[in-house]
Amino acid sequence: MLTVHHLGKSQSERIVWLCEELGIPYELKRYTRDPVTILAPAEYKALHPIGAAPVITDGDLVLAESGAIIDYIIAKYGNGRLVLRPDDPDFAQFLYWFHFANGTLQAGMGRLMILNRLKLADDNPMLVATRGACRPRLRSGQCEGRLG
Ligand SMILES: N[C@@H](CCC(=O)N[C@@H](CS)C(=O)NCC(=O)O)C(=O)O
Repeated sequence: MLTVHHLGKSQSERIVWLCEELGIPYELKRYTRDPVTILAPAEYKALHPIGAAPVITDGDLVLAESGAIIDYIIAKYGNGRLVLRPDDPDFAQFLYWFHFANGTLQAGMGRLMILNRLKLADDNPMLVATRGACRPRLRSGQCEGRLG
C-alpha cells in the first residue's frame, strides 16, 4: 500500500494533491512541525536519510525527493495519466515545466522564504543577491503566460 508521509506546510502537499488528482488509493500519515523550530519532527527525519519532506513508502520501498516521488507514482499508478509520451508535440514543454517547478521556481521561492524569515536589513547583500536572482524569474509572467 502506498503511504504518503505528509508533513504539513511542506512540499509533500504536492504529493497528496497528485494522489487525489489520480484518484488512487493511498494512506495519509500526518506529521506536525515542531511549534518552536518549525522543523519536521524527529520521527519524520528518521524516515529517510535526507530527513526532509516529502517521503513515501510503498511496501519495502522508502522514497524521498519530490520529483522522484512524482515520477514513481505517475509511472506505477498513473495508467498513462498526467504524463506525455516522447511523440507528443508538447513533450519537450512538458519536461520543461515539470523540471522548472523544482529546479527553478521552488528553489528560488524557498531561498527567499528563508531569507525573509531572518528579517535581514533590506540592503543585506545576501538578500539583495537572492532577490536579484529569483524575482525577475518569478515576476516575468512566465507562469501566468503558460497558464493563460
Ligand atoms: N529537493 C527536496 C527538498 C525537500 C525539502 O527541503 N523539504 C523541506 C520542506 S519543503 C523539509 O522537509 N525541510 C526539513 C524540515 O522542515 O525540517 C524535494 O523536492 O523533495
